[in-house]
Amino acid sequence: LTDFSQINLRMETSPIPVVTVQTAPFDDQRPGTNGLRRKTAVFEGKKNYLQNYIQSLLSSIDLRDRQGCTMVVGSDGRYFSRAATEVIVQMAAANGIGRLVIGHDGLLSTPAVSCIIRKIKAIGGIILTASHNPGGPAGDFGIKFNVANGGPSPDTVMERIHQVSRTLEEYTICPDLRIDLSRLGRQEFDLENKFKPFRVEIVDSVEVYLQMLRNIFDFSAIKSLLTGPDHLKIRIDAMNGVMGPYVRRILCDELGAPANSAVNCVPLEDFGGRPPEPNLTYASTLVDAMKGGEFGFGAAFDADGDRYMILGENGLFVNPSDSLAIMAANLSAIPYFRQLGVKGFARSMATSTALDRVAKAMKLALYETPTGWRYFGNLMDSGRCSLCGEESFGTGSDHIREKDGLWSVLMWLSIMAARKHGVEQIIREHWAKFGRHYFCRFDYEGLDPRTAFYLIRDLEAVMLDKGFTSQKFAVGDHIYSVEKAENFEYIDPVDGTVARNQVRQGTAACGSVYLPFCLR
Ligand SMILES: *[C@@H]1O[C@H](CO)[C@@H](O)[C@H](O)[C@H]1NC(C)=O
Ligand SMILES: CC(=O)N[C@H]1CO[C@H](CO)[C@@H](O)[C@@H]1O
Repeated sequence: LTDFSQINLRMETSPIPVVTVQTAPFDDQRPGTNGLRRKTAVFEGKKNYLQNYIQSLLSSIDLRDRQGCTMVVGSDGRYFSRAATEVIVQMAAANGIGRLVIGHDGLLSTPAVSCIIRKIKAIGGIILTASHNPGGPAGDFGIKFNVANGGPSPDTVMERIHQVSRTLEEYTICPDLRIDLSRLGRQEFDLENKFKPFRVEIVDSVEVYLQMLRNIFDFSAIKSLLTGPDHLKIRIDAMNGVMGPYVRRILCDELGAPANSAVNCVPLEDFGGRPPEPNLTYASTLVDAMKGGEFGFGAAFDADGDRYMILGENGLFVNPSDSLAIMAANLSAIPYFRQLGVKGFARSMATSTALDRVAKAMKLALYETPTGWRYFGNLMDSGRCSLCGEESFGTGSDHIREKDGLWSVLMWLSIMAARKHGVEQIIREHWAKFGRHYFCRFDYEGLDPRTAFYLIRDLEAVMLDKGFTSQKFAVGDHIYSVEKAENFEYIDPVDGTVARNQVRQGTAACGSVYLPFCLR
């Protein structure tokens, strides 16, 4: 039998033309922390909006680096991903990219993209996702660009993309180039004016990522926990995002969880109509299933699989800040950390200080960063940090340069396997040893910019007043004293870049205020 996937099916008799198309710049294509995120209708309906942004992204890469390089492309499966992937392929070919590695049917989780970029030493990767935002024609769409370390673009790259987008007058594309996203294997194309053929490789969405997890965790220990007469019963909700194939293959096929432990595992373009946000509101079916008492461990993922929520017995909610601290205290249960050692920890400034207590006990460095995974990436690339996380349901380590939902679930299962305890007992023991840590987060959205300005100005006036830090507040029987008040500022210890006014992050009309506190 011939393996057709390995054969170049060149249907074209002559080279594929490369076309230059005139366009006009858009003034709103500055990518944010999460890439360029807009209503789907903007990408789908505004002529050249997608093409302009992809051209800006590709042009921002130095021509010498771009010629013949490899890039990764994946999506969380949301509506418009297929159409966008086709355009990206046509434009990558026209702009001199040598090879694209794309997930089967266009699907790759964000952590899998990060993993593949690093593994095959690609120049970067494009991820089509709007994370937990709703999908569909009336929902959101987004384009993220990750760089060669596997992590989100640094500010300098985002700025370059924005600069190009502001004056863009034309883009190049191969409109006749067609690929088949459903066919695993290599497809090659001869292009007009190009010396070498352009290559597309459609890869299994799970395989490379699974291989990486096998080298991090003790799969047989997790398998023993999930199989056998007294096995831990788990319930995993893939929320109809990209994680379905990963959950089935890794947790069920590889680690032995029964097939019915995994629900909502078919990726849908609109995520079944609910926002793919793994929290108590939107993962309410998981919460209800857990409250039934049958399962000892539950988890849900967001659309692109970088964030997660974990629930314990009877629906006990595991606070993400606590989850991070508990992982930190138990890294010795994981082969990866036993082998490589633990360099230090990092958390975003909004995350509770539970991790700080663990770092102190372990005599390890603790970095407090602004929100955005790229800050962690810098610390990891320079060997300062092994584990990091954010209050917004993301944790990860230096195995890749993104937060990683399924990795986090395997962290918990490994810890449970090593300690032979349930989720609740693990949490309670942690609280008993390190105290409880809380934080409040106030989000202000859709404010009139003037109101937002005065709100922050007045808040700063109160908080940054010298008298404030010596003040004590009584609530019930407790007296709270203020230890520190600041408008968070970060100087990157690696490259010296400064991030200021973090209390006002976001657009002028929206921002968040964080109040961390701790009961000892
Ligand atoms: C869940 O997420 C949505 C959207 O981000 C938010 O409006 C809601 O308050 C969240 N629910 C909880 C319990 O955090
Ligand atoms: C095996 C291991 O590292 N166990 C530690 C896990 O973390 C708790 C605190 O959350 C410690 O008490 C255990 O010793």
